[in-house]
Amino acid sequence: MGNPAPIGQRHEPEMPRYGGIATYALLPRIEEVTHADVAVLGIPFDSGTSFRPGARFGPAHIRENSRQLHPYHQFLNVFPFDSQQVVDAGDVAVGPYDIPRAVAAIEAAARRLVEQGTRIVALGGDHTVALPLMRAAATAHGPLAVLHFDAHLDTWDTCHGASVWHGSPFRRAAEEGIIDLNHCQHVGTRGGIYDPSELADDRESGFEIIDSEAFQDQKVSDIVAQIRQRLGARPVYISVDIDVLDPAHAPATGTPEVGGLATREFFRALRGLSGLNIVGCDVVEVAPAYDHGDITGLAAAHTAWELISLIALSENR
Ligand SMILES: [Mn+2]
Repeated sequence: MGNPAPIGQRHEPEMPRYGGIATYALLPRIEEVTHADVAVLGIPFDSGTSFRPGARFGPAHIRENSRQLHPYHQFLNVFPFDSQQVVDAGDVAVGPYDIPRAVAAIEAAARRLVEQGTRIVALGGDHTVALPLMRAAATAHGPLAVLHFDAHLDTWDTCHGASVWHGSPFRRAAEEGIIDLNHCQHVGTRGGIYDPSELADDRESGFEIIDSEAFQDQKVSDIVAQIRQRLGARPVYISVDIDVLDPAHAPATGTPEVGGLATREFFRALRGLSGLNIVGCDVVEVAPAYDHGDITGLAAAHTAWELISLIALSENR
């Protein structure tokens, strides 16, 4: 048995990185391999957004901004595309008019990958997409320890009559029993609260909060230790709302909140997470119409590369 050596990034000496059609990080398409350990999956869906629309264009923008991702991670000392077959699985075919129908389509697409032993790094799309992705990951791995980077809680209940929208994925997941209520962690929280009771409600959805101010008051290495303590040895799902970053570092997002993390702080925190058993990830809420100089696209593309590098270093891979 054994799979063939992974196919890595496109390498054509005459074709520069900025030429040709962009797959994520210039990786092969899923159709070009017999087995994928990690699949980058675009989800062009933003009908769950409550403020600025446009994250449906996120996957294409992130791919365009992933051309400069290189084979070696110097801080984690890993070649993320060498020890595992990473592919671009394209986009989920998902329409804009019917949220439950879209969520079902995303879950079905994710399950097809998960059932083959493939770990998904999804590119959103608004945060609604995390719910079907977590459902699929939990079918293979059991209740998930969720590590959620976001300015917002996303454990709210209904909004304009909808129970599934981009502010509710983690509440619905808690109700469904697909996340482990003793091992979930928010990081970067700072906004969107109407009433302090929302923070108490959030606790019942299984989360502890490391807010944005912690990055001012504490060393990032201490924050990392706190995160690792909370997650334990469980299967970990990492969900990154790009609005965890300050709008100076990621302006192109649906519900921007000032006073957020710098990209450097965020990446330092991520890089402290090697050795966890990471079973799925998403990077969501990139709405490219609000971008400037591709700042947000670059941050999101690089975030996915950090996550793929962490999966390469995962326990139980
Ligand atoms: Mn969110």
